[in-house]
Amino acid sequence: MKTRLLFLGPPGAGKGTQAALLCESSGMKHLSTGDLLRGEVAAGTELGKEAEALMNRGELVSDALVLAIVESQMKSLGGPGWLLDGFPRTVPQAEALEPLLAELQQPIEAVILLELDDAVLIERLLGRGRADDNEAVIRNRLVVYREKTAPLIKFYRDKGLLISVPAHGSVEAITQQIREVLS
Ligand code: B4P
Repeated sequence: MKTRLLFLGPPGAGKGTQAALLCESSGMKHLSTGDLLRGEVAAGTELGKEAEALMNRGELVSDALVLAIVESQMKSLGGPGWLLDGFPRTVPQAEALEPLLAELQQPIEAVILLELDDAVLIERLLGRGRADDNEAVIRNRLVVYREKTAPLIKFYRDKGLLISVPAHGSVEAITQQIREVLS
């Protein structure tokens, strides 16, 4: 199975849900920039204070800030592979990841794109009820996704790494499909 992975997709597509399941069974390290940022917010760090307002408006945190977090995490990784969930989220983040992975001699093996209709995304996120999950903020996150993150689809397709997986249906059925495309 491929074990150096990126998960890409709109907010609420289930990146976090699927990444946790896959990493639990395979031993890959799950690195979620959303979780790391929420950890900083909960701990009340300077970085967390800067991130919180942006996250609660549905905006992206600055590339520099996210890159600093990811770089320190990636350099301390060991074990059988990794899964980056929610990172990169912009073309500059993806470009900055390349020299880091080259230095570590750990190229990406596959980019999984989870795809889902807006209506289902909104319904799922309203059900989750996190601080950034009210309808106005969710709609802004979808706009930000189209503007800033969706260009990564072409970026990774051009590199021959993109694998698209429909993200509707049960959690278990989607996990099974992801396993099949990675085997
Ligand atoms: P993230 O934490 O990455 O979260 P997300 O994209 O909103 O959700 P995800 O797709 O992981 O969905 P989940 O599995 O939870 O980002 C939050 C914020 O952090 C961003 O808006 C941004 O501000 C900031 N941020 C993060 N990374 C950044 C970066 N690199 N650069 C800049 N800023 C960054 O699933 C959603 C819900 O659906 C859950 O309730 C789940 O239980 C449910 N669900 C999942 N699969 C389902 C299924 N098959 N059927 C029914 N429900 C399902």
